[in-house]
Amino acid sequence: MQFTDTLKGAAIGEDLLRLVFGLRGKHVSIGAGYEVQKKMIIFPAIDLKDGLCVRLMQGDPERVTVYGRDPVAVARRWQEEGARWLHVVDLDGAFSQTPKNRDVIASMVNAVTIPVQVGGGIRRSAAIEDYLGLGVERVILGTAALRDPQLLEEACRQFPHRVALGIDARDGQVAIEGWKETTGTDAVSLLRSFAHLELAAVIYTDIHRDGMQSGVNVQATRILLEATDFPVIASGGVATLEDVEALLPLIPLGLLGVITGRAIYNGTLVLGEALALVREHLAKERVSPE
Ligand code: AMZ
Repeated sequence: MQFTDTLKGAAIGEDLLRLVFGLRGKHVSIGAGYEVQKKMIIFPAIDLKDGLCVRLMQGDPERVTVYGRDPVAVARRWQEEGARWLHVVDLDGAFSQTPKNRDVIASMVNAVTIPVQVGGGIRRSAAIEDYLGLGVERVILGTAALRDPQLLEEACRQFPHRVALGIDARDGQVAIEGWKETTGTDAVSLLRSFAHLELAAVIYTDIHRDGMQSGVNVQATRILLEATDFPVIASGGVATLEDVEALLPLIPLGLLGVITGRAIYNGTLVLGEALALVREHLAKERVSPE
């Protein structure tokens, strides 16, 4: 996997591995090698609507808060505060099927040196190629993954580990089209149908919690992690440092990161403190089996 460090542990007893690394299920495979996740990325979210940096509540465009009029400056701010990645969503694109904030996203990508992942309205191969061509590191496909799975498959073939699957769930059911439509497909089934792809990650958003600062859905994230070998990025509900802390035990299961929006704009979570918490946790966990 691209974002994990692999430790080979064929000679070590499984019980010992579980004890040392807290490993479970799929990550313990004696003889076949195993992987221990050693990264946890805090992704500041920059959601774009009409060229502005906003946050919605539960994805509802009627409940919008503007946090910045200059998304390029916001992107620079998070980089200066230590972010290692940015998560950018073109909300107008997600609502209207095609990218709508492409030029501002191009300016943001040019303004920072850290990688940027982008979602919202990416429903055609031309949009995927355009974003990756202008320097976006990773594109996120949500609606298209459900409506046009072939597009996702082809994109993963053409751009291995540059495409993430966005699963936005309302009570476990996948929502699409800017979350206006809840499908009858459950998140785990959708994920399983793409198990063969070379995805960069799965981004799992709990819609009820998104923009609400009501706490992360640790349990649902855990269930998803147990159902997949893909790295998972959790999203929705982060309010304070305690939410980041609550996710740390999921790192050995494959949690790659967490997206935070309203909390860092409101200041209930200080990005630098979240980054330091994760850094210290990973430093403590870095136990060599030798
Ligand atoms: O807030 C919303 N209503 C919303 C949102 N944040 N709707 C979609 N999205 C995000 C998804 C994913 O990153 O979390 O847009 C992306 C998916 O867009 P699309 O166009 O591929 O379904």
